[in-house]
Amino acid sequence: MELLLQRLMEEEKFLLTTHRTPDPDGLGAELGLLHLLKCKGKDAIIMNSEPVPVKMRFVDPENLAADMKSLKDKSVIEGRLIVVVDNSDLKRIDDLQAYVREDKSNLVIIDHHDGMLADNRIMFAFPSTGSSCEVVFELMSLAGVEPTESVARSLYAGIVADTGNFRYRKTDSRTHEIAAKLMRFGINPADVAEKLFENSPLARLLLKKKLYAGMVIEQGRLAYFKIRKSDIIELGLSLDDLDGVVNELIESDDIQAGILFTEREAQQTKVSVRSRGSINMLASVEKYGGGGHKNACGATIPMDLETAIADFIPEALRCLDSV
Ligand SMILES: [Mn+2]
Repeated sequence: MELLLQRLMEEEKFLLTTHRTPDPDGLGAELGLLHLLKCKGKDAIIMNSEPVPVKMRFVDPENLAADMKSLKDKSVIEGRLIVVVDNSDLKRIDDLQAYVREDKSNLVIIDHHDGMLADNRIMFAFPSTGSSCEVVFELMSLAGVEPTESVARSLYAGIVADTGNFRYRKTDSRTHEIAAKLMRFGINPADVAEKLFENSPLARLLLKKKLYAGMVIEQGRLAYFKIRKSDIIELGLSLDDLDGVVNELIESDDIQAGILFTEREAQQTKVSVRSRGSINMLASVEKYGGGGHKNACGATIPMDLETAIADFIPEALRCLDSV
């Protein structure tokens, strides 16, 4: 954290960005960092590859996050340190990749996901932290910067979203301490939770109806959903609307692994796998060149939906047998 603050303070001009389809944690971290840098007299902007999705706009009520798609004058990007938060995969910053120097000397990555190789010059990794917003809050504390009410709300929303409402494994006492500190800025947790979790359109409910109607349970311990591209389009939804739905399968105590098969193209099926605790499903997707971590992984299989299901289910069951 000290090295990160030092590194940032070396520079004067910043461009903050996150991954494509910005989420509350990425946005909250950007807004917190923007506030910190401005308080330190720096010139900083937020520039994402894509606009903020409509249902995430409450995280950025002042519309501080600009995007490459609506940017006319690209010269504002030049000469800035590019700070990527909540993402260490440069492919996911899209067009902004072109502005990262070959030696990466104008790049800083701040992320909390697993499996990064930190060098504390370009890559700053906080894998034990549940959200990027917690990292940014700690950085603000270290820099002696207090959030505004609006910044506090954005950070709080990011923490709630990325910890699954304080449920996921990386949630610890520090997470709750930070949330408590943020709440003192006048945040209403019920209001934030409602905006995060109870904002889905009727079409998503209809999508779920379709998913549950076609749900299959194998051996009483593995459950899967499948969905066709045409079903998603017919409901006027996008692939993002499937986010989180696979987690519902492992809400049942008896189900050890849940899978969502999504038809992307005629010969391309996305597989998303979820499990709990010690049940490691990673081997099931690795055969297909996929990845992730033991409880949440995925792959894209170059087969049609039904063939992909027939091919993948035995792999998944083999994984469960080896537990
Ligand atoms: Mn995150």
